[in-house]
Amino acid sequence: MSFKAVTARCVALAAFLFFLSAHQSLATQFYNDWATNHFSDLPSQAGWTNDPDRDGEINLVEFAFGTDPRVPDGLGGAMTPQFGSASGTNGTFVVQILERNGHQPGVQIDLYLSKNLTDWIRPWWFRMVTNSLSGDPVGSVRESFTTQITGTNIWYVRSAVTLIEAGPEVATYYVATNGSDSNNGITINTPFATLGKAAGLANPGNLIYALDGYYICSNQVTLSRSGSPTNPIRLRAYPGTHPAFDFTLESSSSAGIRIQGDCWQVYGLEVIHSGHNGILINGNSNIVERCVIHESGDTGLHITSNGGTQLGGFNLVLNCDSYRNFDLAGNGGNADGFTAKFIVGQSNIFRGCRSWNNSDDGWDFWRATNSILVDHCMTFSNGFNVFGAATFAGDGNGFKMGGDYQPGRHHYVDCVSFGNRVNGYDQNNNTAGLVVDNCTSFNNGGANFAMNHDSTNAPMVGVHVVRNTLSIAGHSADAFRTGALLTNNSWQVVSPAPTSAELLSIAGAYAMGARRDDGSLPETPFLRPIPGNRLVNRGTNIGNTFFGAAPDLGAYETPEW
Ligand SMILES: [Ca+2]
Ligand SMILES: [Ca+2]
Ligand SMILES: [Ca+2]
Ligand SMILES: [Ca+2]
Repeated sequence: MSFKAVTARCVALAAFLFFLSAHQSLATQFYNDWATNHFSDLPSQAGWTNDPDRDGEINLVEFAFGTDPRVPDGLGGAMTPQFGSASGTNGTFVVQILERNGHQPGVQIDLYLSKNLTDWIRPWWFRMVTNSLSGDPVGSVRESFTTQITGTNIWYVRSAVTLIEAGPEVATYYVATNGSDSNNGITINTPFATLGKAAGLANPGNLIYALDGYYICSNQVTLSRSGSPTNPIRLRAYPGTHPAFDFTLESSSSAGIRIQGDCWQVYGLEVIHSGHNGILINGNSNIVERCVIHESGDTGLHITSNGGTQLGGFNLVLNCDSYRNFDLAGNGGNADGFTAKFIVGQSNIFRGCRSWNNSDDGWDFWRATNSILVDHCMTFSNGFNVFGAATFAGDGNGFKMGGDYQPGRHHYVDCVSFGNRVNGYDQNNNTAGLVVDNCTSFNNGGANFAMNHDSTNAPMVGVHVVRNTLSIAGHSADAFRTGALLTNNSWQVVSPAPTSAELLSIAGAYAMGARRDDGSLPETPFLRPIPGNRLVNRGTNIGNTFFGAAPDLGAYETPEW
């Protein structure tokens, strides 16, 4: 293949390959099934890392694009430039992808750009299914990848494929809507009926699969046994499926899933209509990933100590969504999207999570004194009475950062808060200094940043550190405590104050878009600075990666060649 530069067109090069799965060494079942079904005459080099046709694309990449692993045509026709800017500070670049066998499970296709074949960047990509063309194979899918970056008249594109989930493994226990707790639970044809049955038997290193379906649950699922750091107990949606657990029938004091043990990894479950919390974590060192929690009778996901013996620390809540949670008894004044409240252990992390349309707040760390990290999270549209409540007591803050004159030095980085009924980021009488780095706050009904609470009931024990943040269109003035260390924030380095016109998009619907294959937040133009404008490269280096001369203001970094 020639790599000669062509004006305003891309040249497709061989794909990169990335691995995300911790279990990549296991058979890649998704790929093997595809190869068996399509290519009975596949040569002996049939493994997913082989390249029998020597076209530079290993079999797993051929799987992701649906190209033929026996025919050496590379990704010809699978990756097509649609549009690229010839010049200017803000160019739109579009690449179309043809996936001949549809969108394959377990892999994520991504694109890198270069204008010199030496420096490759991965910009953000807004990914959307688009119209098929006549002549496309039956079952194929076309997707457009769109980004905005400064213009150039020569550009190259290269694909990358990430292995996220290899396919089903042999599990220890299976649970299905048509199962029975009288079954032995150890095969896919003899599943249990309830998660609780499997959880009560699980030992370190075990894997429990929840098969697809809608489960009506009468009782809280309690995960009281424990894994170990090197042998966690995994409770996962069967690969490629989205099992949902509806707790409508349980009492109003029960959680949907209560994690009392340690070292659980819960992945891919939907938790609906729980009596109280959707997911309640009391234990330590648990990971809750890609779970969707909604319409709980109190907060969606709650971390707290269980009477002092279990502190609820070292937990990671990763790429979860929590919405429309509402406490009827409290007129909506208690149900948040995510909370860590009262006594909470150390080193809890929320990463890649979204919280919206909850009756009270998006996040709430009331009385939590151990520092919590909130990384790449979004909170919006909280505190509105979308529940038809006759009396409504929801507070409506995006991030409520503490409370009750207790010190908790929480850290928010690359987070976004917009369109909440009251404040975007609210100190709420936290007596510690809070750290807010590269966060965006937009169009909140009160202040975007309300961090000026002076303690009257207890002395402050620290000062706020606020760096590289972007505040646009708040309805009340931002305020910070006297002595706060404010560095390179939009109100300090941009005058007059930035407006919505300096952003690529203010369409909030983007925030509810589908997640990427790896579970991370969707990439969209929403609240991103227009390339080349005065919000770009105006931050100070705080040790995180960035494009160009300096970090940008807010949660999104503008890609630069
Ligand atoms: Ca090949
Ligand atoms: Ca091929
Ligand atoms: Ca609250
Ligand atoms: Ca930058």
